[in-house]
Order: sequence, then C-alpha cells, then structure tokens
Amino acid sequence: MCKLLSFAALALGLAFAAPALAQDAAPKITIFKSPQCGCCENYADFLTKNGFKVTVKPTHDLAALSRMAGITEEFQGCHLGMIDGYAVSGHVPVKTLKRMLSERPPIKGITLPGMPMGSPGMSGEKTEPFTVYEVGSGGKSGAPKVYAVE
Ligand SMILES: [Cu+2]
Repeated sequence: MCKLLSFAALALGLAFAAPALAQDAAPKITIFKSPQCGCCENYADFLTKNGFKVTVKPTHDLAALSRMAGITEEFQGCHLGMIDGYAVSGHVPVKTLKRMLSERPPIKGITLPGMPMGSPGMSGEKTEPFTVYEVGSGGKSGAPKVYAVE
C-alpha cells in the first residue's frame, strides 16, 4: 500500500514537472543569412534577448532558400528563419512572431520585406508602420495577404 502511494506521488510529481519543463524550453529558430549580413546578426541577438534559442547558419543561397520556403523575390527579407514548421523572413517584430506561433495559421510563414528602418535589428527611427505579409496564402498569381501591420 505504502509503496503504491509513493509510486502514485512520484507519477503525480512527474506529471506536474513535465509541463513546467516544456514551458522552460525556449522556442528554437534557425536563421539562414548571408555571411556578410550584420543586421541579420542583430536580429538573431534580438530574438535571443527575447527568449528564443537561435542557431545562425551562414549561406550564399539565401534567395533560393527563401524561394523554396514560398517567398517570391520582391517579398523576401534579408534573412530567413525557420521555426516550428514556419518561415519567418526579415526583421519581423517579436509580437507578430509570437502571435503566429500561438495562432498557428494555415500558412507557410510570414515575411517583412526589405529592411525597414527602426525594425528589430535595424538602426534608425521607425518612419512608417511595418507591413508583415503571409507566406503561401496568396495563390499562384495573387499578392500575399497582410498578416499584421504594426
Ligand atoms: Cu537586415
């Protein structure tokens, strides 16, 4: 009896411990960037500071990788992140990134094209709202839909 109880207590303890452990696990993101890109490093640091576990992979094939991820040339950001089955291209603000990860929309990812001043990892002052586009929702010829403006 006593043994059974302590076993139950142990099992219960494990059941409680497991979710805590899962919460502690930082979301993992892999960022592909050209070896020379400095603002990409800044963005990686920005995500690290925001609790992400970042792996940076230098590559000379960023445009091709981004295309493979479903992002057409004119909507590509300066680096490509892969997280939890989603593509995250460019200097996407963390609020929008976290929203996608929790909502899990049926798209391939999100992208902030170009390198807007004042976005995370970029220098300068923000001069206009950032428009983050969906990846993989626009169909073959259609322009991608807007995921967030902030
Ligand atoms: Cu950049």
